[in-house]
Amino acid sequence: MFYFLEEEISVKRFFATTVLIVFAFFCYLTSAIAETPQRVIIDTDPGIDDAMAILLALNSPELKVEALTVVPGNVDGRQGLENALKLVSLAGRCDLPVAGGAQHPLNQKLITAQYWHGKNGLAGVELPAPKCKADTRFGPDLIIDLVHKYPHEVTLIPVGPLTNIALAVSKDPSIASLVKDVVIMGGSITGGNVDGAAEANIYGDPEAAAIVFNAGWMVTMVGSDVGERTLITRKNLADLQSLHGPESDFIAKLADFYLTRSEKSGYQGAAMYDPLAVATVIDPTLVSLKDMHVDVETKGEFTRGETVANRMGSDENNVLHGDHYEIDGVIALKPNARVCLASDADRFLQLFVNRIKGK
Ligand SMILES: [Ca+2]
Repeated sequence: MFYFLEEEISVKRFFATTVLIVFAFFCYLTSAIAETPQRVIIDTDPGIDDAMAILLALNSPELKVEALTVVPGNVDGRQGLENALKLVSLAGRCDLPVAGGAQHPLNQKLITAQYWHGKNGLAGVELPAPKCKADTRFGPDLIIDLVHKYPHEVTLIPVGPLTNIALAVSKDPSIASLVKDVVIMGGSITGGNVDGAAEANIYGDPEAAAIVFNAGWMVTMVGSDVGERTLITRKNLADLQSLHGPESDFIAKLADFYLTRSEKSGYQGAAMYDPLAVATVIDPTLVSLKDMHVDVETKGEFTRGETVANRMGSDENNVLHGDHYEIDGVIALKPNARVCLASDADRFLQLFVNRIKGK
């Protein structure tokens, strides 16, 4: 009787110890996962808000930036590469591969945006000549290589026209199932910032955008409509200027130029387009997303470059009956995008300013 009781106690002890060990291992695993930075590649056309996005990423422990790839957009490819190299030089990150890519959109002429970004794309602020050297690989090939090197771990963050991403996924469609996520700054579901319909990154290369949205992966779309409700203000600028350092002084100059340009156009602040896309990867709770099917208009007289989002998840099915069509139910559409509907602008701006100040 006594013997059985002892055995029962030791079984209970063994069971309790096992549960404790499993629980401790689970806690370790959970914290290890939470602490492992996410690998990202930023495809960029720098660009004032690109510079803000890149320095936000480089100052965020949640991210491990694996490469910058440069696409023509706000400035041409040569200027963009020089700007990207100056930015990583400023951040002391010559270890980071920075590669040039396409030199023009797939099917139209390049449209640059010095009007918004200053003559050199960086508000006319002259950074020292870059210490860092360009990687000799072609940007889209570097993207393909890194996605294969770290399968299911790399998040692409394209914050310019989608030319490089389209070239990469066209050359190697297998990357569509090997990336972790594709978080683009681009598009809009409530009107454009170029014209009534189109957002600038999509308008800059609509054919590339159509390839990217139809590549078989889910695109997280952080559009200009949400960026324009996520504004950096003079108050945020004063906060940035309260602590001096090479990066915060540089970003403060950019923000001042960008705010002045935006105020002249009647805005209350400057739209944080590209940094919001990066912040969405740092902390997804900063935005709300909804799955939708998004098509890119490549032909419309007034709507070329529009991202046409289907909120219902279906199209009507019209069937020919004699001399007319009749609606015969609906055809379900598979979502291809997680569309950003809103952001927590205050919390995002606080994160942005703190990270640039090095907090
Ligand atoms: Ca950009």
